[in-house]
Parts: sequence; C-alpha cells; structure tokens
Amino acid sequence: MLFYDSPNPAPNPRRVRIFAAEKGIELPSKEISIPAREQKSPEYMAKNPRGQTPALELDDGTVIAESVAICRYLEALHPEPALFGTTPTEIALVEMWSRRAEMVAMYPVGQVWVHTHKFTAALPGRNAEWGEANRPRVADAFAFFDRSLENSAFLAGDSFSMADIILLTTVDFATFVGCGPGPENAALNRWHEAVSARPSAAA
Ligand SMILES: N[C@@H](CCC(=O)N[C@@H](CS)C(=O)NCC(=O)O)C(=O)O
Repeated sequence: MLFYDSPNPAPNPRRVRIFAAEKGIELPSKEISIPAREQKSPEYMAKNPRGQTPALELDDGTVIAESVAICRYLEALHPEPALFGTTPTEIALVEMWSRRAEMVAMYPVGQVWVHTHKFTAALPGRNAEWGEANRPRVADAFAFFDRSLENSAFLAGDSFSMADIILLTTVDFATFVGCGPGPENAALNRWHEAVSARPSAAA
C-alpha cells in the first residue's frame, strides 16, 4: 500500500493523515509536491487522472482517490475506533455533517483559494470577482457551524468523527487562505481548540 500525500497546508491529504492517526495506522507514503505540479505529471496522472492528492495505491494496483473514499477503505479494514458511526442514526448523521462540511464550508473556501490567493495566481481561468464573492459565503458557513456547535461537543454528536476531520482541515486551510473564523464564532472556536488538541491534529 502506498499513500500519495502532500504536506500542509493541503487540506485533503491531511484528512487522511488525521484519520489514520486516530486509528493508529501507519501509511507508507510518497510525497507529491503541489507547488512543483507533480500531481500533474504523466506518471501520477496515470494513477489518478484527476491530477490531485491524496491517493492510495493498493498492493494489487487499485488506486483509490478522494480523501473520504480512502478513509472509508481504512475504516473497513480497521473498524475501531469507528469514525463513520456504527448505528444507522450515527452513520447518517456523520454523512450529513460530512457533506455539509464539504459543500457549505470547503467549497467556498476552495473558491477563495483558487481565485484570489497569490499562490494560485498562475492558474488558468482565475476570476477574482468570483473568488471575492465567496468570502461572505465562507463567513456564512462558519456562522452556520458555529450555531450548530453551540450545544454539541462534536459535529455529529458526542463522538469525534470524519465530519470533524473535514471541518477541522477546512477551518485550518481557510485560516491559511485568510478567510478563517473570527472571534464572533465562539462555539466553533471552542470546538476547534478541542479537536486541535487531539494528537492526530498534528498530522
Ligand atoms: N475531492 C478531493 C479533492 C482533492 C484536492 O483538491 N486535492 C488538492 C490538494 S488538497 C490538490 O491536489 N490540488 C492540486 C490540483 O488540483 O492541481 C479529495 O477529497 O481528495
């Protein structure tokens, strides 16, 4: 098994590293440099035609891309501790919050990153107006998660889950991009402090 990884601040490979750390899984890995565009090399594109990290190559040559798919694979191999829920209700709530973290928060953060940040200035098809239009969407997203965490230790309830990993990596990436939560997001910041104190967050 070989994990194609990229270092921080890349948020999606970090999801997998945090997930693996929570489960105590050691993943042999190879670093793919995004600034050096190694994710677009013919060799890597042959493995993941999306030209993105992370990806997990299995010993039989199967390549699993998409961070959540990789984590689902690892969960199936190592069910404990369960990070996608165990009861039907837990499984549904983890899925609901994961999708919200992806679509409500990570999507607009990604648009601000791709369309306004100096590190992505050379990318084709940039539209600064569109990027700026997503800043208030990020703020709205963080206000939504702030309200959602007012009476809950974790996104999907009492247990840390994949949904928390997706939101944690999104918040940290948003902060890197310059559109992170503000002091008004008190519940979100309390949650962020708690999940960041877990050893896995150092991944
Ligand atoms: N939906 C994918 C997103 C993967 C993704 O956007 N990866 C970024 C790194 S965090 C990347 O490879 N960016 C470089 C590029 O798109 O060329 C996942 O969850 O794995």
